[in-house]
Parts: sequence; structure tokens; C-alpha cells
Amino acid sequence: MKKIRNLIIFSLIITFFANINFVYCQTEYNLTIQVKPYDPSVSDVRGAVWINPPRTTVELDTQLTFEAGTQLYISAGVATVDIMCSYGEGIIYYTFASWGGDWPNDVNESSGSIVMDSDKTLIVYYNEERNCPTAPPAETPDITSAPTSPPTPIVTPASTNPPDQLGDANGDTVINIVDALLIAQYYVGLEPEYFILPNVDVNCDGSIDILDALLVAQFYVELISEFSGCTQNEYTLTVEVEGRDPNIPNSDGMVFIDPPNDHIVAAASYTYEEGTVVRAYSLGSTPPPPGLLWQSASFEFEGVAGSTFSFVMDRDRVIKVIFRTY
Ligand SMILES: [Ca+2]
Ligand SMILES: [Ca+2]
Repeated sequence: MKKIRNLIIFSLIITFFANINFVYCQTEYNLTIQVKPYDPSVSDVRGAVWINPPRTTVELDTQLTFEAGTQLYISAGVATVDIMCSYGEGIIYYTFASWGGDWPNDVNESSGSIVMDSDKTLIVYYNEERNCPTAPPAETPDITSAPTSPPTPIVTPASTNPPDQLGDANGDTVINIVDALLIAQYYVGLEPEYFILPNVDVNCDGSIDILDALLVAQFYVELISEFSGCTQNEYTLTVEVEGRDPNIPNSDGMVFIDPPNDHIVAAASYTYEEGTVVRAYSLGSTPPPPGLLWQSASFEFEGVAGSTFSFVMDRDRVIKVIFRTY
């Protein structure tokens, strides 16, 4: 009987230590975050991922270790990389596309929570959008060759346009009869030495001809006050905000409109020149300690929900920021 009792105690002790050992082996799990696409020939800067805890932007493609049961808040951000293009400096935007791997939430939401109850691998897919100048920069007059520059105008017109504006064929910041003459010279094939091509098609009909020279002359003598054929339209972007509760501490959706890269927490409107590319993007938000409410935000743009949009202002547009409480 005593032997049996000792055997039971021995078994219990073995079981106890086996459990201790089991628990010990499972106290930590690894989190790996991978980013796609990754083009090391461009830069080692890519999208950024925010993790809380430890409330930091982590190195990507590295492994982090957390205690079992740790709840993490993770948000995929955006990154920009400056590059050299054929016609000068450009920029690459890396914007969030979707989550993959062991992401347990909506893959289209840039942020969410996970619980570290096993080793996990998260994959962040980014959109890569290259913005390069499509034309060489406008020529500027060579001030080192003053002796051969066009004659200095005798009369300064009452009305002037800003530098590098339509009508200022030689880039001397005034629009006068010299500019009209230079356009006329160009039209007859004389190839004037100081001639800024983007400034001279003042009626925007696609050709540089005697009509442009006449219009510049008319501007000079104040028969016209602007080159109306090239007036750029302006359009309004209206930003509507829905569901934001300012009474919730930390109710910060981290959504931005760029330009001007404003952090949106209230309704707003912006005016852009026609053709301006506008980006609306979300960085997610940082939740408060467990047990408290918080809000995140995403967009609804022309019937489509999402966290990142890029669009051309070719008409008045409306984008809605929708806050959700968690
Ligand atoms: Ca001029
Ligand atoms: Ca023209």
C-alpha cells in the first residue's frame, strides 16, 4: 500500500514538473513581419509597421519575441522614397495594400490587434507608386552671358505676371514687347537664344505661332489682362467626417489628406488646381490601455471603402472619413 502511495506521489511530482516544463516552453512566441514588394535596388526604406507594445515602429523582416498571450496592436503605415528620374527628382510612395500570413483581422484594414498565442508571420503588401517628372525642367536664362542677352526693356508694363509665367518668353519676370518679338522670331524659325518654351504657348492651342506673339503684345499694351485660354480650373475636395466621438480619449483616426498632409479629425475642404494628385491615407491609430474605448478611421471614396486612395482632381470630389469605436 505504501509503495502504491509513493508511486502516486512520484507520478504527481513527475506530472508537476512535466507541466512546469510544458508551460516554460510555451511562455514566448515569435512574431515575424515580412514586407512585399521589397526592392533593395531602390532603397532599404519601405512601409513602416507600428507595434504596440512596445509602442514603436519596428525594423521590418526581423523577428520579435513576446510573452504568450500578449495582445498587440499593429498598424501598417506608409513610406516615401526619393529617387532620381530621367527628368529630375521623383518620389516613390509605398502605400498599404493588404495584410497576409497569419493576420487574423480584415486583410484590407491597415490596423488591428493580434494575440500572441503561437508563432506568427504577418505579411504586409504595399502598393508602389512612382511619381516622376514627365518633362525636363523649364530652361532658365544664362545670366553669365549678359552681353548677348536680349535688350533690356525700356518700358515696364503696368501689369506683370509672376516669374516663369505664360507670356514671359525670356524669363526676365516681365511680359513686354521683347517677349512678343521673341515669339515672332521663334515662329519664323530664327531660334532666339533665350526662350522658355513652356511660357510661350499663351493661348494653349498646342502650337507656338504669331497669334501667341500678338496676344503677348496685347497683354503688354494692356488690351488684355490675362491669357484666359490657359486659366487652370480649380476643384474642391470636401472631406466629410462621420462617427468621431471627441469624448473618447485618444480618438485619433490618424487619417491624412495630402497635399497638404493634414491630419483629419473634423470636416474640411480643400481647393486644388486641376490635375493635382491627392492622396488620402491612414496610419491607423494607437489604442489606449485595455478596457478603454478607442477609435480608428478609414475612408469611403465614391462608393469604395478603404484605407488609401490616390486620385486626380479633375472635378469636385467628396471623401468621407468614417470613425469606428472599439
Ligand atoms: Ca520677358
Ligand atoms: Ca499658341
